[in-house]
Amino acid sequence: PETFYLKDYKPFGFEVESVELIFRLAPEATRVLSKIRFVPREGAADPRFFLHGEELELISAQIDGEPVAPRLIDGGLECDVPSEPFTWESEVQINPAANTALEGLYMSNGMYCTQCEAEGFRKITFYPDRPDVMSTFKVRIEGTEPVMLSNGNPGDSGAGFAEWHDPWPKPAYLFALVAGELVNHPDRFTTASGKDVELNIWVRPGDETKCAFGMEALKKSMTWDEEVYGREYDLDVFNIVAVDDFNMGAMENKGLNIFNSSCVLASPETSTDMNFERIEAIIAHEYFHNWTGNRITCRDWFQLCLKEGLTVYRDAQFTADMRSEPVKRISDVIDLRARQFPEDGGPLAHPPRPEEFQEINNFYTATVYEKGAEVIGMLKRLVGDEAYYKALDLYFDRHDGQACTIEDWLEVFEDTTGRDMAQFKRWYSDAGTPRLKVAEEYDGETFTLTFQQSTAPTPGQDIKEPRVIPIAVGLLNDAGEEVVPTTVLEMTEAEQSFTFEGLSERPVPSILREFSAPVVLERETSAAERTFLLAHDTDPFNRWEAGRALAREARLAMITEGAAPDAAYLEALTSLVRDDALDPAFRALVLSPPSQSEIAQALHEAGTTPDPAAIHDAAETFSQTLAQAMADSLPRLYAATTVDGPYVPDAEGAGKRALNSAILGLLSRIDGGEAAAKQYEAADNMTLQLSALACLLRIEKGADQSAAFFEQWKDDRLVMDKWFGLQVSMARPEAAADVARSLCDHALFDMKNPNRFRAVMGALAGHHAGFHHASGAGYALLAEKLIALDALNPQTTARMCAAFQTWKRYDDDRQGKVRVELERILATEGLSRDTNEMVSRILN
Ligand code: B3K
Ligand code: ZN
Repeated sequence: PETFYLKDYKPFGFEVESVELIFRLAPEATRVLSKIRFVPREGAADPRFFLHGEELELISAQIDGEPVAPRLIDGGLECDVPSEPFTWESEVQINPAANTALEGLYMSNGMYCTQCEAEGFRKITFYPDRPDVMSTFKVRIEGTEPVMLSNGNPGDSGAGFAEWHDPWPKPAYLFALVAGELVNHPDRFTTASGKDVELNIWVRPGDETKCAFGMEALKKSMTWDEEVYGREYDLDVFNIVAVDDFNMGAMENKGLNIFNSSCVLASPETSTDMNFERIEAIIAHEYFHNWTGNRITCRDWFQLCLKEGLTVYRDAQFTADMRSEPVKRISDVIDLRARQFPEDGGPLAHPPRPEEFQEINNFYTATVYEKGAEVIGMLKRLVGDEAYYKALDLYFDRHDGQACTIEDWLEVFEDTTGRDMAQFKRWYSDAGTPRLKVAEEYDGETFTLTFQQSTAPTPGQDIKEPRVIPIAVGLLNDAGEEVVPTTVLEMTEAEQSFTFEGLSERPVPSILREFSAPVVLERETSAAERTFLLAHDTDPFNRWEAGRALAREARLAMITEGAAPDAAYLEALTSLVRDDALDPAFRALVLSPPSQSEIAQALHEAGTTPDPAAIHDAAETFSQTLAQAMADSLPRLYAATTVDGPYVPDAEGAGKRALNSAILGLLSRIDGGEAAAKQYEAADNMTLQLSALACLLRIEKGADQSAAFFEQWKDDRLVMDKWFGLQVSMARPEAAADVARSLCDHALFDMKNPNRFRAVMGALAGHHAGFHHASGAGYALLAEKLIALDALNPQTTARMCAAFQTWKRYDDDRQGKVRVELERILATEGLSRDTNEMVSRILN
């Protein structure tokens, strides 16, 4: 397969002045007529007229009304064209019903919908399908569907047709079309400058009762972007559509966002607190793309983090504002460490701005998204809030309507602050997570912190130069009072010291507050000091971090030395959980243990080969010991944290329920599931119902409730995804693969629905001891199902291959078994480019 390189970028040789499309819808034979006005660019570096096109049947083509015979070549067509502006017309036929890849125009439950990012538009018609080609679109949809939508503002409509006009120039990846039997949840919004906007969430009949929460989230997002970034909405209508079969969470098509129904439909009976929070965040994310992504887009796909990193950063700010800032930060860091750090430290490592790819869909990664957002957080911390918003204003001003690069982005910071961003740019060009070692010294007056940074080589990048690292530090005295408030140290060298003067006592440092940089901090310190920080740090993130380090160390000592769970830590945890002055959501986070995969990574970094079974046993022993240590207070704590009154999906209630459910988890280990069974019976919302069921299944007591749950919810696809997932994630390690296998044979299992496939196989991949079971059954099953899925849906297959990315952590026997499976996948005839690239990278 062809590899594409950033260094080869050349602009397209033509401008696209306007695009008109007609769709004649038919499930197996949709006709797409295009009329595109091209203007040759003077002195173009690449004057070739090449239009992308895949899986299209060309019916006819004309230039300025005269039939032409383009040369059909791999991936598109070429044609001889005039040197003056001209009009290209073509008619193609496509088959949406046969499109199981869910890219381009496809059908989901009898409804037409599209997904064009990154390169799906070329499956709809011949076009220069690249983000730097922007144009206005007029669309006419002809069909019998009662609702037919596209981007922009509505035009004429009548029996059998609907027209849409998008006045904002956009790249083809933001094109969207939806047609089907849909009902809407309508609302309105008035923008800051008084523009009235019609809002709709479109769903299948029956789901209209699950739209209110999403609609509120949308309006909050619109207000927030006006207030915080000064960005208003720019069309008369904003439509959101829920689709059941979707490869990812959602898509920011101009004026017509398309959502995986799991990321927009919400009701207390069917959605958990976590679902509500995620829905709010994703609605915000897609809405924020209207400015960071749509009005200003990417020049090429190597620049993907320009829109994704910034938009993730913005949605995190939004969630922090709507809910709790420290809780959001802690959750994001947990997620970053669970998903991005393994990527950065393994065979799939790539910079936030990659320099080569075979299949761009493989680069919608935690590195591009989440690390991309971390990089923006560092920028903001380095320049300060005021300069950050000034730079953003300049960015919007200068680049509105353009397709930009990371260089353009950094330049607005250089121009606003006068800073040289050359060294900072390494965060975009270099892969790998820096490790930051710190040593401290105190001479009776001056406290010195000496940092050393180093980054291990990553694929294709052997030498790593030092990066700019903002290190937020605070100093505490023995009483836990701040003697030096949070200060940002700007590290630029490989080794660098910072001094704090005039300290009459040796302070306790709190380093990398708020996780001010995505690095691994290596600090030798005592459990006593960590316990002190867990009790007293004035930075909530570092307070949690101290507890996390203690948990990790206790776990490692159990595994490598056979130690009993550390008593002082258990004690500290117990008193923290009981501290009613602390936010329940924060307490829940402190109480939730590090994942088994995180422990495996920690062992690996400490030079020990992780044994998944031993890690699993240590986790069980730890929780059991904690439950016993707290036994006397658990029933009272459970009662005290139970939320009374009707269910409200707000941050406060969610935090309380998270704590309550963590306590129920412990309580179930000592009361035989009595409290959980009662909670299950009484639950009037999915959060309580599901947490009770999970607690019961964990102690192997939930068979009846699980069967009842199935009966109650078997007609609700989204709730059934939860049921499928839970069966696997709560299975004993030796049974996980078998459970997953039999679920794949279940009448309600559907390979073609990514949510269902992910519910089962994603849960298996996430079941550390089950997936990595010594038998190799987990590896074999995942490989088998991925091979089957690849023939239908390469994108989702390739994404899920990442489950194998940590394989080199484990022993030779496991590595041997993984290798066999990876080679088996690679040897599959007709394997997609997507999966081929992923597996090849993982193997190397
Ligand atoms: N931009 C889309 C993701 C497209 C993924 C294509 N494989 C959703 C988002 O980031 O908002
Ligand atoms: Zn995005």
